[in-house]
Amino acid sequence: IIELDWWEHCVLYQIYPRSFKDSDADGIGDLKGITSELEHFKEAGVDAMWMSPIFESPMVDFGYDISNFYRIHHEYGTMEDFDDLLKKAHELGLKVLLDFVPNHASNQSDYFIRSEAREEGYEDFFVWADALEDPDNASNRLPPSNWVSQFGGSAWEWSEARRQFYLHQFAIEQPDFNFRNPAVKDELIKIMKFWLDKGVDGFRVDALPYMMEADPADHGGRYPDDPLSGLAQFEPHQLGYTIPLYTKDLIELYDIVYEWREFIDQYLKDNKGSTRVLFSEGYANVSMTMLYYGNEEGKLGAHFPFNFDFVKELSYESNARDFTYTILRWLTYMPAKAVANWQTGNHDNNRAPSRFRENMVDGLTALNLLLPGVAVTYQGEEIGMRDGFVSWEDTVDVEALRRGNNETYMQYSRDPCRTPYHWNNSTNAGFSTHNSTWLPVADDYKEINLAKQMEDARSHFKVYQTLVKLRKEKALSHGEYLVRALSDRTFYLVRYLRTFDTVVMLFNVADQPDTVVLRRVLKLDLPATVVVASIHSTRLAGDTIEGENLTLAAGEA
Ligand code: TEU
Repeated sequence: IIELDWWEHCVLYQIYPRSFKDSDADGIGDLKGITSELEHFKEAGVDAMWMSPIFESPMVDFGYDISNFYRIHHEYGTMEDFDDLLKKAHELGLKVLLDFVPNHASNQSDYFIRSEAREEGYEDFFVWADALEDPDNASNRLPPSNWVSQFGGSAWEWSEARRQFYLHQFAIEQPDFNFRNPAVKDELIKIMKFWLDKGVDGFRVDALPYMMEADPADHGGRYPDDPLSGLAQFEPHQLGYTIPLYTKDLIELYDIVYEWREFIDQYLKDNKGSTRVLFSEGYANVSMTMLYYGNEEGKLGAHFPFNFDFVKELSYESNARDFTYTILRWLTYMPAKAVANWQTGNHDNNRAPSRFRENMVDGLTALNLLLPGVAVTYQGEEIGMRDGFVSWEDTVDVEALRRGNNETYMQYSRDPCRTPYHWNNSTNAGFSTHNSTWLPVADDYKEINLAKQMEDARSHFKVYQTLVKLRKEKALSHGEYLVRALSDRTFYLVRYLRTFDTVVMLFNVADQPDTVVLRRVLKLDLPATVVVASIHSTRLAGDTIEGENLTLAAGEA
């Protein structure tokens, strides 16, 4: 049996630092807070963590607007705090990944300030363009194209200082770097090297599909308009108004990813130690997503692109056949020998209990942890945290504030999935001793918190722990898979490898009970033993499964 590299079957935990643990009582999570809770990761059994950005930032997009890529944001601590966190995590055998945000910087960064002032060497650090003339009104300035920002409005913003527009595919305060400028690429490599030299194990790489835009040189000297989507409900400069043909998924962007992979592999050769990894983020269709792994000429890219299928393709409305289709699509489109990954949430999307049904939480966790490849856990999922309620008055997410109003903000807001972690049933769920927290603590924390779940005989956390331990089975780390629907309600996942124990998972994703014929589950030898079941299940670990049929309650796994 081949020895796997550390990342190939790891449990990867996403920390949202602002909401994890506050050590200095200001209502905001910080690095020392994370360091103080490293035991939690050991307890949960995770192998690696990635942290949303911890760098100096005006916090318009809570760290995704970086003003200095080489410094730690003051609310999160100091460089010493970071070094200490990294050292202690490594002592515990935990890998640490940072969030690398190459698409844009903050408009408060030195890069942008210098670029806006046309300082030598920085003029072309960002995507600048002249205003278009308005044939109807000579004093009017039109943006260079109809491109739309992800957070609503035009993707172009006028700079009075420079008397040109600059591109921002996200917030106005997040100008897009110009990747056609080699100096930008050099600087980003320098940033990666700085953190690798500090000892980090790799990066989650942010917002890749937006890295490149069409080159005016190919379009008669001007930025081409994106085609209109033709959907009448969209206003100009509303997301969906255009099809992002010239702004997203451009084929040239992959070459940059492949260059980064070469850099990081070379770094490993030069410095030795364990593999440094790149996990890429981006929402795209399946073929564009798979190109992040590498191309047909054999170029390698990210170690894996995050798989958002459980987040975007499935919901409480999905049936068992939708689940099997979605799972198999990733596994069959993936390049041969590549490593898969699974996740049910992150800091940008509603939490799983809101998108699925509450009674499916353990089944989703099991699916995540039992499928081949890497299992990603977003902080709080191990205890089944739900979205928190955040009123319009308390809303701080830039996307909600820019795209929504007091009636519509909920459909855009990313605040509900970012509310503080529930450690215990004390004030602020044990997250902070300050009287207020940056986002309100969800009011269900007395019911759902880690301390309680460690005590309770059955809990989401205990299910999580059992499954993580089960991952050590050879059938799970190295085995083959079978995924099939038995009915519209229930599907199964089998993991098996030669003479090792076979692991079978059955999951009824419907809101009705379902009775299935066990003979139809390939590789299942009866009698079988229950290792773990959903907390709502009538079955317990150690129970025997036998007989002709098996009835699963709604949501039971
Ligand atoms: O998100 C990239 C991305 O594709 C977003 O459009 C995402 O779909 C959106 O937030 C959903 O509401 C990354 C980060 O994960 C996100 O937090 C940042 O705001 C964004 O990049 C800009 O850095």
